[in-house]
Amino acid sequence: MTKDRDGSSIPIYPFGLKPLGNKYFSSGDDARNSLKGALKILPDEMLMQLLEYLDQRTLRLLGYTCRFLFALSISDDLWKAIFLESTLQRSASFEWCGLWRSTVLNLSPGKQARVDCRNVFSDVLHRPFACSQISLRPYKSNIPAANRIDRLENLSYAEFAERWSNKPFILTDCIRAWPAYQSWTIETLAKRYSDVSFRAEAVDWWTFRTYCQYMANNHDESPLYLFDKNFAEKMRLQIGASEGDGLAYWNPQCFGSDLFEVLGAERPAHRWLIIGPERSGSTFHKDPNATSAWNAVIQGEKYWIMFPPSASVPGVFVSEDNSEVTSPLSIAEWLLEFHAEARRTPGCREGVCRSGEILHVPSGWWHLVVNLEGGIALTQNFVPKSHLADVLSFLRDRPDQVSGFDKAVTDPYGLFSSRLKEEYPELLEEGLKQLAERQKKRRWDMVVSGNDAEEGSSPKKATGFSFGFGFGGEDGEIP
Ligand SMILES: O=C(O)CCC(=O)C(=O)O
Ligand SMILES: [Fe+2]
Repeated sequence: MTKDRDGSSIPIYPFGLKPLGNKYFSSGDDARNSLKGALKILPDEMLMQLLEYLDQRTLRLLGYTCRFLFALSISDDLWKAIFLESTLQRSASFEWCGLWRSTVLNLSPGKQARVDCRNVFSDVLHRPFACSQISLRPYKSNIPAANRIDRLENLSYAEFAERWSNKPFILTDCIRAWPAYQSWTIETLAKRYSDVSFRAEAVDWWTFRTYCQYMANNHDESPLYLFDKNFAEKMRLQIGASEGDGLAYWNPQCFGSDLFEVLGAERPAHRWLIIGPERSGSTFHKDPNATSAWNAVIQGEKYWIMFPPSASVPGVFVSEDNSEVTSPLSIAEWLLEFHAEARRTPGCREGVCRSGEILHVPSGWWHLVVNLEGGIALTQNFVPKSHLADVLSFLRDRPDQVSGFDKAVTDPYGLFSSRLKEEYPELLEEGLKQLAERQKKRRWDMVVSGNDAEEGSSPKKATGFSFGFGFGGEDGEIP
């Protein structure tokens, strides 16, 4: 039994199973003892891996053989994978039933098998459940003064260019005139776009109606996050660089011009609609191609924790050449395991961005974001003049890490620099000069330190790193 949000006691998945440590305080029997033969000697992790090979019928039947295997067999991660592999779900209209298993098997809550699992002790099974229940409140409160992301009511472009382009900040009063801010809530969007399909990570065929059902009732440790770059076309929105009639929203003026606009239709994906329930969010990453970004909260609130480009972020491991990042943990696990250490790490910045506010992500900054409430956000990536050299350097020196361009664009650096040469030759010249100076300085530093390492070979120099989220390739990339 557990407490529901409204305080009532309800029996919920996973039917009373407990962390492994509880076994040593329990005088009753241990459900694992009924396993036979080889199954008995395999650790839970391995049993789970074996179960990943089973189809839904076999998995379900295996679950009926004993209490311990039942507990393993209802692990919803297994059923999420089964759901995602099943082509049936793509075409058929199905009902989201609160759990992946119930959805695959089309079980209403009353029809789910209930098996008392109070004598099942397993960290492998309990951990995702515990992570799906953590309270996010402690993270948003008690932010040390030194870590707090600055909050500004408004900002001019001159101030941004002079003092703020390298710092995260929250603008508290710059999107309130947007029709999108004034009229969008989950409910109003659900009315207008219920039959429209948006991409939510690996799922791009659910209608918004289904996603709303999922949002309102899921128990996932890392809830599916709606992150769609084609929302403007799907919702038939007009979006402008500056304020105008008939626009859903326009760019905040303080960031100045966006130099990727010279790429026109060939610019990489740059804007996303983001919708998700409480606990959904983005694990640590840097935004693509050394771009900067703004993220506007239309509904809900988000907790942000950020680090400067050269920081080593606790729990985040970057490969030698910066091309790969491993953050093996879910957001909840990272918060439980590493947040306290991260908070003490120099350079750490934290803040809560509320509805009606916008947060600036400077080029190259690491960030993890978690939704404290279900809600809606809009984000756009851009290239301000002050980071042109970073973007040129990324496109030129890390071509294998460049992302978001159409395949037809074979030389993003060549394209960008030639377009800049046509439209803003003096900016290109200035950007290239800065690059040459940086290169000279790096060589000098290497000579004096006796270190002949290449640029970026230390995770501390992971200035240009960005990554996609691994679902659906470029299409599924999160900024
Ligand atoms: O709202 C979020 O989950 C954060 C998205 C993100 O990473 C960004 O806007 O750069
Ligand atoms: Fe991002």
